[in-house]
Amino acid sequence: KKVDVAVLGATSLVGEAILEHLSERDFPLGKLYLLSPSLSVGEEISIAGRDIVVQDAEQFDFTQVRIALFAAGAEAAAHYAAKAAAAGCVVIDSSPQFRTDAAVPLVVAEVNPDSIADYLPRKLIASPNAATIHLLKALKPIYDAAGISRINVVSFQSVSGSGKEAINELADQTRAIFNLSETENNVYPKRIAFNLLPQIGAFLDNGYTVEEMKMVNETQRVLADESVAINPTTVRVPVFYGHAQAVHIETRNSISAATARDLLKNTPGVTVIDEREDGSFPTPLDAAAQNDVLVGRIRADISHPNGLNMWIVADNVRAGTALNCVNIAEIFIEKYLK
Ligand code: 2RA
Repeated sequence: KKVDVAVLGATSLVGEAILEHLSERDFPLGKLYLLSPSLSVGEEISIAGRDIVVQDAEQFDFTQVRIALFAAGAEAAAHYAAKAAAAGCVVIDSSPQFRTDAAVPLVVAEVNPDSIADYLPRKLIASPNAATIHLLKALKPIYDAAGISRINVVSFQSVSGSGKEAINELADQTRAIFNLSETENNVYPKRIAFNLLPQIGAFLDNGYTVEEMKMVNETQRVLADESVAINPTTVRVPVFYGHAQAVHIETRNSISAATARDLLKNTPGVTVIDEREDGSFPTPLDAAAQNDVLVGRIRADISHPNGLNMWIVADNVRAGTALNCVNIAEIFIEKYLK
């Protein structure tokens, strides 16, 4: 069966990556409508041999599609989700808007696909933050095999996580520095070029940032397990694509690094690069434009009997956010679309 689909935010970084997946995969795509809540209306996009003009989302009749993939941020999601649902369309939203809404399932396709069944109250399915998606794709096999009691994680997140303006900010600042001119920062509170910023999202009362608490809450929600303690520090780094994470976990039962490595090698969507020789580890450059989560540096923690360390990297836009939305859509079509 072919399914008619709309993509809201078709010209955003995530929207563009969703369109790439739709044209590259064996997705049962019927009619495709490209929508924008703002400036890019009228732009023509070529996808899978079709030229499609981006329409004004405000004028769009959502009864024309069965599924809408939302890649336009939280404000647009809040504005259009109820309208789409009233038209009988099921929305898969990549933004934070509905991730904490108990009536909306929060899904990582490889981790809790059965939660998609709970889409009905609001005709909505939410996709987590990219860093949470990568973390859970890599940790799920270990969680299933040995249990996880605690996750200590430091993330190194590329500027594409903040959208196209942030990519331009890093490029402009880098150019300015080489030209010995003044740099400007508009997206970030301090210069990102040749620097590291240990703040992603606003600060909260507990001293953590919004991005850090997203990792905590979304991880527990997707695993449906509040007993997993999570301690994150999220850092913005001057990299264009690819979020990396230094992950230190404590398992409930002991599991050797070799067993964990074997489990990860046999996990779909995960690629292990971990030969313990020079250069045998994944980097953001290796992950850019790839679909898999790359894992390396798997080793026993010398400071804790049940500790295990690893380094995970994935293309936050393509492998994280966009692919998860498309994977959810495929499962939804296969199992739930009537
Ligand atoms: C970020 N993970 O990198 C988030 C995506 N918005 O900022």
